[in-house]
Amino acid sequence: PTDTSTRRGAFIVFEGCDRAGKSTQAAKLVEYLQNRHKQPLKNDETSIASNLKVSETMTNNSNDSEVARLWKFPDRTTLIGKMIDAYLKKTKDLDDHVVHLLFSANRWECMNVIKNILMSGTTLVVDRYAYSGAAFSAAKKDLDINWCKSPDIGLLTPDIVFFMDLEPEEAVKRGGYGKERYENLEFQKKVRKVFLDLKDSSWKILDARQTIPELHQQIIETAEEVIKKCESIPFSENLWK
Ligand code: FDM
Ligand code: MG
Repeated sequence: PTDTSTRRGAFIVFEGCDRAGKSTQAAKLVEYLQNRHKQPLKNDETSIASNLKVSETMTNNSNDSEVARLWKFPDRTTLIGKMIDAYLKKTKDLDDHVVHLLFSANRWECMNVIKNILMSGTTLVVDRYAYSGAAFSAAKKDLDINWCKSPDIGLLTPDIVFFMDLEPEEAVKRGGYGKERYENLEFQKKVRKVFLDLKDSSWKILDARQTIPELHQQIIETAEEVIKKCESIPFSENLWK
């Protein structure tokens, strides 16, 4: 059996266009992983207690024993993240190249923390990553896909990418888009095209038209396999190398 002290967590990424259900499924996966090793629930009280544990660990930076943790890119809490936030909320305009590099820098500035989380044995579930970075920028007219990928080369490689695939025409029916930049049908259609060209061997494409429980079931089955498999293999910093 593997020495538990050397087991690392898995690096699990969710990608897709807006309103495909990434955030819902990422949160449900984290909740599932956190409850997995607990005693079977006896009554509602234990269930409430474990739900409290979820929100507790999501805000706690240094809990070595946590099984899984949720992360999100862009991380709008950092200095770079605040510039990205202003750009997305359209209170600030930035050159397309500049904002692309900020999104990438926002990932690089998190790499050490993320590596430490994984090495402590915690599985990290990440809502958007470098694939969003390349897809949203390359969907703009003047940015070349290879140029878009280059600043993210060498980032931590995901152990799996769940690509939640939904036609933007379907996505928009889910209560419409918000007011942030990029939240419009024509642009999302271009983004989906670029996304599908970025598919690599780490991807599992999910049909996001399915129900929340159906998708969750497929995700936990694959995630369990991936978590098991990567316990014994080190993570690599080889993205797009
Ligand atoms: N986005 C996200 C990018 O353009 N580049 C990136 O590198 C990342 C991570 O930012 F429209 C876009 C995708 C989306 C917006 O994302 C904010 P959320 O998930 O809606 O907060
Ligand atoms: Mg959004």
